[in-house]
Amino acid sequence: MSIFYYGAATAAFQIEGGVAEGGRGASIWDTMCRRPGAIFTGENADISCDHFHRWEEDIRWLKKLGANAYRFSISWSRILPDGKTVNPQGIEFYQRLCRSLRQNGIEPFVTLYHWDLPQALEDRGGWTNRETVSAFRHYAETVIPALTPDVRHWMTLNEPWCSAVFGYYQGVQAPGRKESPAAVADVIHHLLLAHGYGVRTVRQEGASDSEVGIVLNPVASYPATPSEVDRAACEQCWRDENDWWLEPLYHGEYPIGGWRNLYDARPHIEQGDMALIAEPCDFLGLNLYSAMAVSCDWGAPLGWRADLPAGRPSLGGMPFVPEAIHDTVTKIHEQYQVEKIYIAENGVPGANEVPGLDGMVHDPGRVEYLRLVFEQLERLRRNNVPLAGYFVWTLMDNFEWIWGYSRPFGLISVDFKGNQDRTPKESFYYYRDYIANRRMCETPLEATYSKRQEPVDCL
Ligand code: IFM
Repeated sequence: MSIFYYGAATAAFQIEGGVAEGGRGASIWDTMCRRPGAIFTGENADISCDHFHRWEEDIRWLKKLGANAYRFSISWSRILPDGKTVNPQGIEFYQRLCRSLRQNGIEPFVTLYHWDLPQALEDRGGWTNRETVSAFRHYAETVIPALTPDVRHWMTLNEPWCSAVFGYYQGVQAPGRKESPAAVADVIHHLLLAHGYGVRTVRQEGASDSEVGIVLNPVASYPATPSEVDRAACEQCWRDENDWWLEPLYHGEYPIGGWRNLYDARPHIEQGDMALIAEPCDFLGLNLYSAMAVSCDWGAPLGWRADLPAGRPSLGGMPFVPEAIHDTVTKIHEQYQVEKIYIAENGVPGANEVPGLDGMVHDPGRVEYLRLVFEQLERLRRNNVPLAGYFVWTLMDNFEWIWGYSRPFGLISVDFKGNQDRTPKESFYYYRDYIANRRMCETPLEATYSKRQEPVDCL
């Protein structure tokens, strides 16, 4: 039986802090944090969870959780502060982290790019400039061999949809630009090319048993009503939102006619580009949170409208649609014959999560959310869908981009205003027990015989 990974995920900019330490250069998010009004709370990530100094403690928390995997991202501007020159201190930081994870029996899942482009590269045009693809290649060729002794799982990009659409079209995330549809089509193409170079570099420079893939955030959708028109609208929404990424990655072609979301814009494509983008991967990572209810709306630009589903329990403004986990993973597996999928992020933002009189942080809403999600993991398992791992977003409360620290998703709360104490929430213990039970089921019976104290509900 192949191993199933149970882990938690984070991203460099959201947890590290130490922004001016260890030779790190500025990223587009450091700049964004200084733009008046860009972060709703006016906060920044200069210190955040101070993981740069407290990473050993954070590994201890992962151990207490019983996680056998940890997904985190590398800060590109720690490795290449000006986008060109290698910073050995940055490399050493991640080498120590990966080595220690391994020594603690926790598999590192390394994301190369989770939204924090070095500002020096943005100053030369950022992702609208094809030269950023070469800069990414240089970054990948630097960091992959340096971490290869301890890393077997590589994730090239996290949610490139957000980098392109929020970052360069709507301008609500870094670098906060509102570019033309044609320029955004180029941004998407350049991100996908960078992914292709990431895959090739793992093949050339990584260990022979390495795995590599990309992490997408497909828009999970349901027809708002069972009517024929809403069902058709929902299918159209799926194609409009998701084909633009999945088709080039799995079929080596952009959807005919360009991206409808971008007024049919198409990128500049050079010879060999599509083969590079479609370089075969070992897995697909999916970030799955909630789902949209889609209805037919001829007045809307694309003929459909997506709303938050009504009548569902919700937390922090996010409705629970747990079956979307099962349905989205299954749909992508069937449509693209993806033979290995990781849920690379899944979680829910809390509200008013502070330690109670008993010293515990009670987050019953998140516990209930996880309970419903774990049922869907069991459904996937029963249906033999090749899910190979699950990562909660996120290990600890952290800098939630434009929301600052006001949308906590963590299993552990962090005392940002005090001395950075970490306090596990109820959901931390709930997930810990789930992992312990599941891993008991996945271990050969003879190895667990003496440890089994009570029956476990194994599938
Ligand atoms: O915090 C983010 C993460 O960086 C990317 N995926 C969604 C999370 C929650 O909003």
